[in-house]
Amino acid sequence: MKQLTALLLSFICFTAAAQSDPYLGIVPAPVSVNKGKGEFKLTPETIIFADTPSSKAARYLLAYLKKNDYGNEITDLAHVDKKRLTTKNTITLSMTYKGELPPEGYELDINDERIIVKGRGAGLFYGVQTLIQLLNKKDRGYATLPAAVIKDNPRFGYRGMHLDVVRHFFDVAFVKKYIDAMAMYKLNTFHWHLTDDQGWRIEVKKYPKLTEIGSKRAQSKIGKAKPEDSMYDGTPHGGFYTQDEVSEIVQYAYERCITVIPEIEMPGHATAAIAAYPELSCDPNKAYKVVETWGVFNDIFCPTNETFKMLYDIIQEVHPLFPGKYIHIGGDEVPKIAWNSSDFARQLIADQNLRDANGLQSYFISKIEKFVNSQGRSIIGWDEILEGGLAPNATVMSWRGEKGGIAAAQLNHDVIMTPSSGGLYLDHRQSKSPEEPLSIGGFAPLSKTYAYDPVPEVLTKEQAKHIIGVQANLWTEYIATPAKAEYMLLPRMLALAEVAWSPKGNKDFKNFSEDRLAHQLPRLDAAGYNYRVPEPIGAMDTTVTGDKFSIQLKAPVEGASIHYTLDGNTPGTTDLLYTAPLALTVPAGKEVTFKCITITPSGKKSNVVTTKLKN
Ligand code: TNX
Repeated sequence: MKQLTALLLSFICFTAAAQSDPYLGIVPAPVSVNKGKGEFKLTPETIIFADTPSSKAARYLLAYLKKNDYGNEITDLAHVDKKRLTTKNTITLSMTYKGELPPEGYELDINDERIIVKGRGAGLFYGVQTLIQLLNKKDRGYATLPAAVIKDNPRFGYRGMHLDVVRHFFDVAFVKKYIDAMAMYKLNTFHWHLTDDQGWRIEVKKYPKLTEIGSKRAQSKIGKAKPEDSMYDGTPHGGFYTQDEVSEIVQYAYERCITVIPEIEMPGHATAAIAAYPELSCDPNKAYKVVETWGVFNDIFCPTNETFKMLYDIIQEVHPLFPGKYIHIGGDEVPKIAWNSSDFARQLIADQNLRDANGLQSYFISKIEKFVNSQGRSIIGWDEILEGGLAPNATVMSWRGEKGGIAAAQLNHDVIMTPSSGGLYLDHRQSKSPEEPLSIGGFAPLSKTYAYDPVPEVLTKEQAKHIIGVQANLWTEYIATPAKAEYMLLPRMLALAEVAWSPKGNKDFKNFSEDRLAHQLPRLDAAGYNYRVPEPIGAMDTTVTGDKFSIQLKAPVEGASIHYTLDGNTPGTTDLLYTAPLALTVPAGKEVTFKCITITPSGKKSNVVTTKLKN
């Protein structure tokens, strides 16, 4: 009986939450959701029509249905006798509807008889993503979707996620899994950080040593050890993508409406390339090796004609693999020591009437930009490319706060906001708990990522149009495994998706973190992701004083349980199960230590939250 009451209680709480969520659990929050009455039942008999069965949206839906044990096929509307066309128990995907929708927009209309999804290009794909998010699976082949009319389109055209595959290499399968997660949340740009001091990770046929030598380092620094302490793991690390693999990934992303932007770093973060071809440096006689630790290094490309020729060759060979508009040329963290002590570089500064080495950096980037433009592409650079003057057509990625982005927008350059101070550096730790894994430092809890707004108030309306979007970055100095990469990515990537997609006025952290995330995390479980499990909602790592305490908690993941102890021990599955609010009385002069934890149906655990109740 007791168990039944608990069950009923949690059932009542759950339906109340679902009803109060204006966005039906959808992430990112759509522009508008009008809830209807009843629900649509997807059964094995449901007919799915598409006017464009070859569309990415139709193929994605078909693949999803197959993978998840729904037997439904997709029928080409063109092959259906219109006179006998029934709309009962149908889902229709339409790209050839009348009227207009905003760029990348879609409409999803669900009632108890039929579903219609409208959208062109990526719009229809996003409509399908929302449809999939609304599927409440009941059984093999059966699901329900709540009746609603959803109208939706993104706030920004550039919605990016970055992955550093240099500091640690991630294989093709993982990169695809990363792209899959992006697609689920309507992100559309994958920034692939392919070269750096610690490795060169893309095959260039004209310069084979870039990967023969440059893709391997002898060992890696252990944890946070200082370089001078010489603490290394003694284990070689390496890897690179062949051009075929690159094409496979680009195609995989394209199928999911995601554009891949390659980053080829210059003139700094270039030691791996220099280790392979020392003639790229200002001091070719020095001994170079692929870097085994993290940081900023002095060995940068020398601005000689030979260097430019080689960089042009590399760009020329590589850019056809990436059909998007942009090539990211890096440009960040360029120490000028090597140039300032090079006769050649100093002479070039004088010959070109440049002010100093910063001017030379600008000269370098402008030359590269000219070449990239001649190939029909545009460059993106980190905000350091502003130093010494911005190349004429460059898009700026603002990472050292928003200053660079603001300056660039005021100069009428396009900007992508990705400030490390804005919770967008997903290598920063997610909480202050000592249970968090080792990270580079910084503090970027989910709430901080969520709260970020990419449009600084100082910009005029016209200048603000240059903020084309926003991105979060996953640098991997301290992320050596796919499991940890996923832990750092999720769920913060969902917050980023909402920053990038949803109208500012629809953002609500309480609704996002307490209702919708709880609905999304089991989907990530089902798809095999290792996300960071949030602590029980309402639990606080703190000391509270008084004599009577009421503790009210909510599971942050649908179906998860909360276990707790009152004796200071770490709670686990064998400890007390939270089912209803607790009322505790602490005697005068005493202290009770309440510890709680979230445990998901798949067995994933949150950090422990400790609350000291003191009288
Ligand atoms: C700065 S962001 C870097 C990277 C590091 C990162 C670590 C940027 C353009 N440069 O090289 O990996 O910080 O958070």
